[in-house]
Formats: sequence, C-alpha cells, structure tokens
Amino acid sequence: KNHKSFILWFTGLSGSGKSTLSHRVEEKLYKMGVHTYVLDGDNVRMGLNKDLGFSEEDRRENIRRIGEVAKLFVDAGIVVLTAFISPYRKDRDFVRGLVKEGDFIEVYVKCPIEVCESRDPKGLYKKARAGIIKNFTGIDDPYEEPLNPEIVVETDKESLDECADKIISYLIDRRLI
Ligand code: GGZ
Repeated sequence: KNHKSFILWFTGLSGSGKSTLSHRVEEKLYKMGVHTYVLDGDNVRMGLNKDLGFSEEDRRENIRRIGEVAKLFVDAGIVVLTAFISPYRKDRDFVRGLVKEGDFIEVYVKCPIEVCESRDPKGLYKKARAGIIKNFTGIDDPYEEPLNPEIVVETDKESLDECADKIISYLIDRRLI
C-alpha cells in the first residue's frame, strides 16, 4: 500500500506507556498495510547506544543518534515509531529539524508521575527513591513537557486502544496513511 513515511515520536516519563503504545499503534498500522519500525530502548540502548548512560550529554547523544537513524528509515519509506523519554525539549526539536516539515509527529504520552511510580514495572522508581539509581527522570532529573505536541494521550484516563485509535485517527485525518 502506498503511504507517506514520517516519524511518530513518543515522549513521556518512564512507565507512562510509550513502548506499549507504540507497539499497539504499530500493530494497527501493520493491519492497514503500512510498513513500520519501532525504535525503543530494547533495540537501541542495548546496541547502537550501549556506550551511553543517562547524563544530560548522553541523553542528548542518545536522542541525536535515534533521530538520525529515524531519518534514514523515513528516507527508506518506512513509518518509524520511537519510544524514548527524550526529556529535553531542545533535543526533541533538534530531531524535528532533521526531517521535512510535518514529518515529525510528537506524541506526548502524558501520565502523572504518581501513576508511573505506582506502575513501576521494573522497580526503577523504587531504586531511584532509595538513591540506588541517580538522575532518574521525574525524581532527580528533569522532564520538559512538550509545549505544542501534535498529539497528547493520557494513559491514566484513556485505555491503550483509545490512545492508539486517537493516533490512527490523527494520521487518517491528515491523509498520512
Ligand atoms: C530514566 C532510566 C534511567 C534514568 C535507567 N532515568 O522504564 P524503562 O527503564 O524501560 O525506560 C527507562 C529507560 C530510559 O531510556 P531512554 O533512552 O528512553 O532515556 S532518554 O530518552 O532520556 O535518553 C528506564 C531506564 O531506561 N532508565 N536509568 N536515570 N530512565
């Protein structure tokens, strides 16, 4: 099926649901015949970016490389979904500037930190509170909320499918898919 290629850039706190949501959106796109690829911590921080940690500079370099890779996927005609905290506005805007106007769609996966912390699937918030992990986003490291994201989903109020459908509708409305 012919479709445009672009980046769906999910940003939000650890435990907000970025990775789960990006994979659900991918599943829906696949069923519509859209060629996609998801970049997330599992396939990027384990490989390409395994030399990087969580300092401000390393997070910037993490996002920069992911942005460059995402751009290559877009060149190849693939819809790329990325799921990284990407806490700094200027780093996200850097990636926005890498691609054509409209090809960077910022999805703010909004969720109160209390809810993310109560989910704590990997026990990382607990470790951050205990001081075992330092510079943890939302605890002792910043998260800069998007000011003008193309899409906002609230994962504490909407179901996974409602969030995914909202994103699909956005893409259909703008004739991107
Ligand atoms: C935030 C951390 C940290 C620190 C390890 N701060 O819930 P997770 O586990 O699976 O997702 C988090 C992931 C964040 O990596 P990103 O590449 O998305 O971050 S960034 O965009 O800021 O570069 C979390 C885990 O790694 N993790 N230490 N200190 N998250």
